[in-house]
Amino acid sequence: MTKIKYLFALILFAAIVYACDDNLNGFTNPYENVDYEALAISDNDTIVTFLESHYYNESLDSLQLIDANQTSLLADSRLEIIETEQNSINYKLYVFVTEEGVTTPPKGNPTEMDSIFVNRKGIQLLNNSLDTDPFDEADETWWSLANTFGISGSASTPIRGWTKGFPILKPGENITNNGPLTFQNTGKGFIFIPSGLAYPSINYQLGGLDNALFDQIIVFKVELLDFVKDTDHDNDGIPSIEEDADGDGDPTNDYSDSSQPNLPDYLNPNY
Ligand SMILES: [Ca+2]
Ligand SMILES: [Ca+2]
Ligand SMILES: [Ca+2]
Repeated sequence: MTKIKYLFALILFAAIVYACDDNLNGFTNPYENVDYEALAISDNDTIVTFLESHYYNESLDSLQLIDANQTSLLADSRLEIIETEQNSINYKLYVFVTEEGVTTPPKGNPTEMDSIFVNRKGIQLLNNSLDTDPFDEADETWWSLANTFGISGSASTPIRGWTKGFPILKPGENITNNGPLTFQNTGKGFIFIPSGLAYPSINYQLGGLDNALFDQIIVFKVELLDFVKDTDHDNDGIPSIEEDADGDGDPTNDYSDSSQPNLPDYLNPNY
């Protein structure tokens, strides 16, 4: 009798496993047919259309539809355009700087390897206007522009558009004096991010969580409060930006430790 019970349990187990397996096979990737190159082109067209038809209203500190002879964002000298490659596709990122950060003495700009302290508001770009409801808003958070691969205790890594965009801004000055954190003369602006540098569905995992922001163009209104100059992630005395063993200017592709082939040098205190 015990044997039969066991056999029955085994069959049941096998049936469940089979059913699950069938389920797994039943998963389809809703993004498998996305043409990311075409999307990069149409995203850029959409962003440029917005930049051509809107201007920065100083008194409202907001982006408004041109209704007179205002200078468009695209024609405004405060607009910076950054070209970058991601997943073998060329992208343009647009950063409109509304306030130049000022510090005494000057601290300069963060690099793509530094950690930053920011205020942010994330907004979707829909139908040539900015959504009235931000999808994300938070003040005074730390981020590591360099990928920390989720190592515990380290600041989170933002989307690529941030890593490429924030180095355009300069920080402000920390004037905290026995009270809450206070900054003045901070760097401020808007970062226009094509979907491929935001939340590309190319990162979707079969059976994983969907994301309403997949393949969407987003705009972040940001304020750079401060950053850690020469951020040294692994505390080995060498700033992460200088952990570039092959000297190609990119510290993210150097893996000198053969015993830890997946650990970049900037996260490896022994190399
Ligand atoms: Ca280091
Ligand atoms: Ca390198
Ligand atoms: Ca190191």
